Amino acid sequence: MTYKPQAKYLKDYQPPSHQVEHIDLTFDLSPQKTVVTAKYQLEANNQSRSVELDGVDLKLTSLKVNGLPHTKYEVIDSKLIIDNIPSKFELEVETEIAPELNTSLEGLYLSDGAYCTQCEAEGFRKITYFFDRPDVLATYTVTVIGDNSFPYLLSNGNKVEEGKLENGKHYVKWQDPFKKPSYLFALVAGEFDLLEDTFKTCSGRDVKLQIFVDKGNLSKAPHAMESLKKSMKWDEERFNLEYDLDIYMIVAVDFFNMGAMENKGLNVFNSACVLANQETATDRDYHVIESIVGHEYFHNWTGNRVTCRDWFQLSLKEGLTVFRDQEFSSDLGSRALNRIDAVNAMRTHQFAEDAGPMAHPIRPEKVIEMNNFYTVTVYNKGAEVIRMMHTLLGELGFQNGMKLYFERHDGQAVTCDDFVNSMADATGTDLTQFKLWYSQFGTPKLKVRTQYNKTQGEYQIEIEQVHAAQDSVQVPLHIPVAIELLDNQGVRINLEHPEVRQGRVIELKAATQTFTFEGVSEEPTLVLLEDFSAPCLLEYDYTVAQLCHIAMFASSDYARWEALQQLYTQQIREYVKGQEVDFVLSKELSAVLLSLFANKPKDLAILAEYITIPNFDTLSAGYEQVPVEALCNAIDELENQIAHVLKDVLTQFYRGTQESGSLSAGDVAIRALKNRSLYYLALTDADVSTSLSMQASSTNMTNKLGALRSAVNANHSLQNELMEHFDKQWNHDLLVMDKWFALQAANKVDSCIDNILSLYEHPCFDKSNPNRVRALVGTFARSNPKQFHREDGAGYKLLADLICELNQLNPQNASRIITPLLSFKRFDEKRQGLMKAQLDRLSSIENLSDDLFEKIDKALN
Ligand code: B3K
Ligand code: ZN
Repeated sequence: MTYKPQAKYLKDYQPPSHQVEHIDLTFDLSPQKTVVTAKYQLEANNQSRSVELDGVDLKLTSLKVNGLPHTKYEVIDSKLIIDNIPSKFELEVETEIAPELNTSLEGLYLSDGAYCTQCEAEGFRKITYFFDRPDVLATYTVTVIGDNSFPYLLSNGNKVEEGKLENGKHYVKWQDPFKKPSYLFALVAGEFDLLEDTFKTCSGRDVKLQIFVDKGNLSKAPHAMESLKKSMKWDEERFNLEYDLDIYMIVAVDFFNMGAMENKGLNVFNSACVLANQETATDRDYHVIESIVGHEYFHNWTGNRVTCRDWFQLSLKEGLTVFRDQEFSSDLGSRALNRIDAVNAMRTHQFAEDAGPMAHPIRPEKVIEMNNFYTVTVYNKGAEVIRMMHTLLGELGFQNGMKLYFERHDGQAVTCDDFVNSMADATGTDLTQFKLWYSQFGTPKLKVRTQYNKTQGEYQIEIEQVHAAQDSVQVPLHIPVAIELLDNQGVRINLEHPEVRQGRVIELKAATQTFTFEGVSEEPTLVLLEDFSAPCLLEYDYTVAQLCHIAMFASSDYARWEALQQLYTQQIREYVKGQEVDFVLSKELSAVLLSLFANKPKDLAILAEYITIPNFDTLSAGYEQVPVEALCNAIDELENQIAHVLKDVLTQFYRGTQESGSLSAGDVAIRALKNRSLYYLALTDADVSTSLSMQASSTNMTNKLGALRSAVNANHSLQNELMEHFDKQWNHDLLVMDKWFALQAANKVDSCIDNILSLYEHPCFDKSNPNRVRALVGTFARSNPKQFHREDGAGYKLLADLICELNQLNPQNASRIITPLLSFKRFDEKRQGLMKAQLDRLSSIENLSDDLFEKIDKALN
């Protein structure tokens, strides 16, 4: 790698040189030559006689200062430098761009014939010359001119004018009264089907709601609309936040790099995160759509009204908004299930990121390509950090903090420190030490020792916090540790202790701290990090008996699930240690599993989670060097054993429980447990052929896919027939086919790689579409460890080959899927060599994007 792109550092932040109150934009749309005119007043914050504006891949055709042509300017790389200017002046720049040639899906591009934009983080500079940074806030007026064949010409804010033009064109003018940074700008033009509704806000205003989808997809839009209305209502009720414009639009497009984008008043969504009906979408899809619609809506206050000073502060809006969408899902559905989901995401992806070459604090300090930092760390760990503040301050304290945050910062671009200061000041809490969570990367490990003194009735908990080696000095963090003590009967012991907050939380501030509880008459069982109160790893010598006790009696479903996860993990570790021995599931664990069914659980969806074992990535965290084969075998082995132990109860449940195919929580839960049951039963000698066939021909996608997944996982003789039939039935619907591609990619059989290569030729597959790539190759690299880590290196090569192709086509997407290759140091020498060889190869490709450079460079050096 000879070329080295420039990194930016948080410590170098400088306020903008100029202010812009308002910008006026005009777009004359055409696929090969869209003319963009930008007119705005600049006012210098200093004495400077020159200005530097951002712009990438733009053809500059005219530049005027105060209405007159101006020639004192230069274009150097991605900057337009204009000299000889007064301290206050009007700039008018005209540029040309070619949306049709833009395959990066950033800036203005065409998605299946419709124009759309993606500006976060730094895409606005691909549209016109401007201060493309989040701390320059302006109001926008946008005029969109397009062919009559594009009936909808949309932008942010309110429509203020429209009319016919000559040459078969028309125009629409939009005005957004709220100041915003350029990353929240959006434009969409196309022919769509439109679903409309209204929402009456708490102050009685009517807001028009519009969802634009591809022609023919109208019947798949109602769920997103319902989700939007629920989000608006929830934000009023829980956070006292009301929507501010008169219109809220969502547009679903097929070509999109991530899930969705919160542009002011005009969200652009990946169609996968909008479209749903029972035939095409799983229960999981319904849930995800609701939470993403919520997430983008919640950004209107946390992100848009108060935005980030610079991109290092990304977690200010993302961590907080993920926390808010998690709370939304929890208030509307099951809190425990949502917590399990969030914790699984942390353990599967974030812990690995924090231990790998791309590790960064939730507020990164050094960035080459900002798009590389929309990470599970910034988002999910960021949300955990917000959650810890919520745990420490309680709901009331937290809401007071939010109120003060908006009082102080509405309409501003601020920092993570500003947020924490609002929380601290509103509640009179010292959060100085807590702020270290923003600057320290790595997953802290809590080493716990306990001691019980029967004669004194004293129970001691000693907790030591250990941090991974870091560049910066190690300082202990402020960590809320929620605990529960159970007596021998499984009854919760009241925690009378001056240092216990909210009856369950102890605060760790020192490197090692001891908490002593008095009046404890028998040795209790300790539940630690209840509800995952801090994003930490735990080291405590639990006995099987203690974990079983927790799994049976802990007062929260979450804690019981967690105990079972620990039991499975212990079992797996045993398997890995002595592979040649025949293993049987421990008697205690079998008994607990059986009793879960015997006790007639009220929440079947939780029960389905109870009997789901940790995945490969989560388990890998426990090893210095990941034992690939042994771990894959152990996972299979443990699943086989669970299947055999539970065979009868699962059969009974499967046969004896019906659901009506509705979306009620009850039916969703039954489907979850029935599908889990079928998955296990397919691993036993039970004859599941009829069940597989029946479910596969069901009109409910959750059941259909459940059957296919079970058949594929168990390598059942019906799998080919079922998969072929699915292809025939659904190859007209690409989003449905993504599920099919993902199943193919997760298949553990040796033919998987050849199969993927042949699927590149499948009529539904398209390398330029991020959804397809993620479904097929993303799933393979992330969720098929057995084949991805094949000893012949074919898995690594498959991924690297595709990355080579995507490097120029879509750098963001290429950079997203490379992740599993980066952590090569975690594997044995042979695999390390093979993975590194692919990284070396990638590092030397011509025109390597900054996105890939940053990751590969970090991994190799
Ligand atoms: N803010 C966007 C993500 C933008 C990603 C840019 N590469 C979606 C979201 O988090 O809501
Ligand atoms: Zn977000």
